Amino acid sequence: MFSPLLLTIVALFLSSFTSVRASPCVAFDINWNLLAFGLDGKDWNAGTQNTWATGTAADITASGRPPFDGANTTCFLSQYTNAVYVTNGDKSSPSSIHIYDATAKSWSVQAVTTGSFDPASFNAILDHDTNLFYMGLLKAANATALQWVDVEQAPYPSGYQPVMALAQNHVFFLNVPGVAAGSAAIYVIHFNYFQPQAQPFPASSGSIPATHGQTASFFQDSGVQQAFAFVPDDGSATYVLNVETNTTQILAGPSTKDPGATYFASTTSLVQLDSKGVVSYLPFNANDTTANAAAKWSPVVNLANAAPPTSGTPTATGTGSSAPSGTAKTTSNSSTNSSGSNGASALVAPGGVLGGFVSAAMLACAAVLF
Ligand SMILES: *[C@@H]1O[C@H](CO)[C@@H](O)[C@H](O)[C@H]1NC(C)=O
Ligand SMILES: *[C@@H]1O[C@H](CO)[C@@H](O)[C@H](O)[C@H]1NC(C)=O
Ligand SMILES: *[C@@H]1O[C@H](CO)[C@@H](O)[C@H](O)[C@H]1NC(C)=O
Ligand SMILES: *[C@@H]1O[C@H](CO)[C@@H](O)[C@H](O)[C@H]1NC(C)=O
Ligand SMILES: *[C@@H]1O[C@H](CO)[C@@H](O)[C@H](O)[C@H]1NC(C)=O
Ligand SMILES: CC(=O)N[C@H]1CO[C@H](CO)[C@@H](O)[C@@H]1O
Repeated sequence: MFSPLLLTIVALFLSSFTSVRASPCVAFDINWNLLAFGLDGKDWNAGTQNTWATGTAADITASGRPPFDGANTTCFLSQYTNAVYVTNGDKSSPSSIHIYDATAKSWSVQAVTTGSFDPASFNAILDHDTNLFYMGLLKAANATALQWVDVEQAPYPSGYQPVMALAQNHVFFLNVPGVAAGSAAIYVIHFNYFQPQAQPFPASSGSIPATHGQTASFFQDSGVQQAFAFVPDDGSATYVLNVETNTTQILAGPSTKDPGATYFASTTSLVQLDSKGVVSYLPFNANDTTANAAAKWSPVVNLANAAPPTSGTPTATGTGSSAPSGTAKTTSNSSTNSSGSNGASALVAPGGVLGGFVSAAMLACAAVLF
């Protein structure tokens, strides 16, 4: 049978997130083709890193796609299924998760029951579990709705705007009030456990600043991510935190300093999508710090040729007071029999996951998906 912990999204809910970033997102498929969704109204496959410097990305716009008109649209790669999950891709249905099957090049939409969870205002992590039985899961939407489930309130001060990254089945929180610069607070996903001590990530010189920014985890060809990039909002540098050695390497900051930019990483690059729709990348080698130190950002030319960023992407910023109110995760139980179910019951969180449940309805606590 399947493992009960098939796929996990951990989310930290923001009670009054007001920054609105329109729609496109970038992701990779499992062969490390760069995919750009909602760029100039279409979806594109820019191919692998060696092909980005010339030519024109392939148009992969297909029926069933979300309109990419939501705020804060985010894409996640499900490595075991070679699928991209899109949250907030459709403003008319913010709770839906659109699934792009990168093998079949087709779309489906997964209904989600949100309860008190506001799907338009959260920060989420898609967990990568080493469990091979994951493979059965959600390459396409299931007719049965999934449900977000409150799990536990995050122990961080109100007003903290989460900066979350995934590696080694842990969520790393940066810029947590009260945590020293250069250290991360840690949530151990599969144990639903907030590690009481922060973990230092020293760099050979300098240190990760305590400031807001964006993150992206570097994938491995197989297995869990072991490093992630952090780019502070001022774009002054790229910090790569290795969670095996607990050290940080400081690399070049992106050429475009844009607090509205988002990032996605493959095994060998960190990609930036800025608020005007321009896509750039920094090559990365997990085994070669010398090469990384010399690496420079370059544009993804074939995407710029396919979807010229002239029209720009509307961006409205304005950071309201945002208070995290909880983390949560959901588990999908692929052995659950949905035949007689009315939706929500198809998603079962094991008792251990719900052990720390805090209802916190007034905080609209975060949730779990699947
Ligand atoms: C790295 O940090 C984690 C989390 O605090 C800790 O469990 C682990 O022992 C550390 N590893 C090393 C090599 O310091
Ligand atoms: C890094 O080293 C590991 C272990 O030797 C290897 O599997 C992997 O392919 C290497 N990665 C790169 C980018 O060279
Ligand atoms: C939906 O979920 C049920 C129960 O896990 C499973 O038997 C069925 O195959 C799934 N359908 C699809 C289309 O994945
Ligand atoms: C998963 O679903 C099966 C079938 O409904 C059930 O027997 C099993 O207890 C469930 N596992 C968990 C962890 O809920
Ligand atoms: C699911 O439920 C249907 C209808 O009750 C039943 O016929 C089928 O055997 C069940 N399948 C599993 C895997 O439990
Ligand atoms: C893709 C994207 O813009 N995500 C943002 C959603 O909102 C949170 C909270 O500010 C940001 O941290 C995310 O980067």
